[in-house]
Amino acid sequence: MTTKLRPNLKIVHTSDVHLGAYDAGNSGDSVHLEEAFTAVVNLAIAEDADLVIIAGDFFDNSRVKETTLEFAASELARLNRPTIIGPGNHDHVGPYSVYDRFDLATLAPNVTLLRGRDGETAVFEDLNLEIWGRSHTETLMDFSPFEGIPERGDYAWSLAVGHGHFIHPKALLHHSFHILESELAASGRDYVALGHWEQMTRVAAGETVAAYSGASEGLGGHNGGHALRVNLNSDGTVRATALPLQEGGSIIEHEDLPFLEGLDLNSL
Ligand SMILES: [Mn+2]
Repeated sequence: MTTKLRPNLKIVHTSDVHLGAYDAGNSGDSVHLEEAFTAVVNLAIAEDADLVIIAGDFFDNSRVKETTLEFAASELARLNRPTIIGPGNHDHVGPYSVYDRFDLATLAPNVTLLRGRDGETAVFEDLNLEIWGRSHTETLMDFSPFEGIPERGDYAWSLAVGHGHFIHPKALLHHSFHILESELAASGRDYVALGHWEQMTRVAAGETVAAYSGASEGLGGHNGGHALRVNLNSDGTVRATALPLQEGGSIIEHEDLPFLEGLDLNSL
């Protein structure tokens, strides 16, 4: 595949769903997390998205109930379109991974789970698109999602997915899983789907568009409440629009998304 003719594509990007976060208790709050993901699925279907990206922490932990696994598999299958999961620190793919507890490949064959310890590229020939991601494999605090990201391949659209903290002036430097503006800017990607933050935020990344979708439903009372629709346009432009997951929620256009500049660590 060498053609550079870019198809118009529509992507729905979510993260930090945290399914099963309350499974150990009896609070019933799990219902809200599940409803939020159902809203994401409904949105992706209504938008007729070409691809769905889940940028980590889809599950809250590896001990979630069987019924949570069943819910997740059934909703992922209901998407009925290419879906990629880049596991985060809560749903890593290392030993005792939640993803080893059920046969996702059979239950939801539309889903691609990034498992590579050193990162891997998934290719969607029909979309003329590749997406690279390095998954969390265990809770290594010095894990750097985009360190050493390979150059983009020859596909019309090249994306990346990662789960960690974008380092900006307001961030604490001891935060784990660092993501640098310089890494994103040098990635050469058209879009980088980020996860780990509950707040939907676009971040500085040079020519690349990079954004946190925010949580579908925030833990601890924070209400995420949006998913990002990312339009990859044939003229090369990329626009992220926040779409509400609840009735009455607001649509936030690309220019109005919360935006953060990165921090130049060399200048400190
Ligand atoms: Mn996380």
